[in-house]
Amino acid sequence: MRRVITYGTFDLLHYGHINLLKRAKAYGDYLIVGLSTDEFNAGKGKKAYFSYDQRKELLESLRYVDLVIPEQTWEQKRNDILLYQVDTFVMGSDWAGKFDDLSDICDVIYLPRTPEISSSKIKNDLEHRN
Ligand code: C2G
Repeated sequence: MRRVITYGTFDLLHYGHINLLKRAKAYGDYLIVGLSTDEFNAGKGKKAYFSYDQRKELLESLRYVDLVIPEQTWEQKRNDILLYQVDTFVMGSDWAGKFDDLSDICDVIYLPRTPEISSSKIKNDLEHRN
């Protein structure tokens, strides 16, 4: 059983997120998502539209996602990878290089972001549509 992990806020779930999760799952048989809590988001300067529980329910409904765990700190990744015996850590390319320190305990993969879509773009477009 090859296990994969990724982390994020996944607010206003959109096809860019789905595309990331689909490709991440392809690296193994079991995909864990570390989902940013509302408190952790505040630390990222983000306020998600959907609550943690709402975002968790959406992710758990996806065929690519096997387990959702809370992401509460930047530092938890190493412990998560060891605890869940993760083989591959995957993030979008906007994070390229940021988590290379984990490469002593797992494969670290950065996948190209899906262009033209983001939760903030959705919010912005909805606010400014006439
Ligand atoms: N993503 C993507 N393409 C997009 C938008 C997002 O591939 N058009 C990817 C991001 O690169 C990330 C994942 O989808 O890997 C989740 O994106 P966010 O919810 O924006 O996550 P972020 O705020 O980057 O938080 O500890 C890591 C952080 O929690 C990541």
